[in-house]
Amino acid sequence: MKKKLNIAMIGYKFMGKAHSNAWKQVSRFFETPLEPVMKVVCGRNEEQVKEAAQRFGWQEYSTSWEEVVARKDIDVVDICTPGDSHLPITLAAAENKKAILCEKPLANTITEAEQMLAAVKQNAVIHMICHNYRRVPAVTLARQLIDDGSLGEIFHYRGTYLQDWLVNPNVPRVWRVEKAKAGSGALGDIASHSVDLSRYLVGEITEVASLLKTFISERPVEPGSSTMAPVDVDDAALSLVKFDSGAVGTIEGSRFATGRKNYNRFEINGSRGSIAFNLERLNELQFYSEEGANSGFRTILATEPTHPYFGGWWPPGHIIGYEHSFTHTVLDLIKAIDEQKIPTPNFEDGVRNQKVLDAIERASGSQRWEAVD
Ligand code: SOE
Repeated sequence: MKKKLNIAMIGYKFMGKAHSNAWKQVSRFFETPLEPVMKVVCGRNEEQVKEAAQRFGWQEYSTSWEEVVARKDIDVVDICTPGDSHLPITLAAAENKKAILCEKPLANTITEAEQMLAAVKQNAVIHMICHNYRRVPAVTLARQLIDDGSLGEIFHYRGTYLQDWLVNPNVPRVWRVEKAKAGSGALGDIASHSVDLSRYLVGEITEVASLLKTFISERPVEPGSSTMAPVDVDDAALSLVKFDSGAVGTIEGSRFATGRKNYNRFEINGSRGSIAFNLERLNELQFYSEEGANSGFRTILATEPTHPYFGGWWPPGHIIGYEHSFTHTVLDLIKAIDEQKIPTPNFEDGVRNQKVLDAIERASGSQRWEAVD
């Protein structure tokens, strides 16, 4: 009988839904050394969290994360709340010796992120940040191609994460456009993913120059309300970046890119070849190699059993989706817990990512190159 791993999830909206699906599916499709049990989901609104528990398959529900993270029967705390509560939940969960999975960005400031890292280290608990896109098979394959030298020396990382759900001025001031809750706008919400991917695929960022822009400066407090509230976060974040390897690049996040829905794209150019990935076509990796005649970009369909994670799903060509990247993330967390190892990306990566976000914010204010701490 497999040892059980009792999960408590804090938060139940969009990320809670994606993580619930992952916890439910992971041991149905992959050999897991431990059996995750969806024990309890937490939220402030009792009626809504009760409905979410029933809908997503959690055994219990609670309106007190403080009580849940202290329960002796809980092994893992999965934080799916806005960034303003990541620190207090982490401090309590670490003190209660729980393994922690936390949604990105790790926190709303460097100080909070460093306090979270210190807490998990002091309490010697396993910690992971949910940058799920590293575990899209085509992205993991991209890392393998870079590691095996297929691209040669890397010159460029070009990352763009584009959405358009805020172009409409009638979209109310939801938490993702409130600095106190989200820490920043497109920068922390979506450019943070491209920052993490650039660190996963190319290396550490040492300096940035940037421009943060807010296009709509106030929004209705509620849908249809005539009461307006100021927007205090960026709608678009554009940056030039230098890597420790000597590579250079650009990272852009915007929620005003009309027509782009979840266009998380990167292109990497090296001395021997290039790769390009677009989340909206996430089973495909564009690959260009200088080797051989008649070269040109070709499409690798990353759906072979030999491609990362795909063996757990379907025969070749039976493509997978956005939600599978979360399943792969919790799979590797379960394996890490079983082996008592710290998976990647973890809170160290969360702090490094936060320092890049902070440098981008500083550079936009100073209009000068800023070093990443
Ligand atoms: C923003 O709309 C968002 O939900 C991000 O917060 C997620 O991290 C990203 O995966 C999808 O888009």
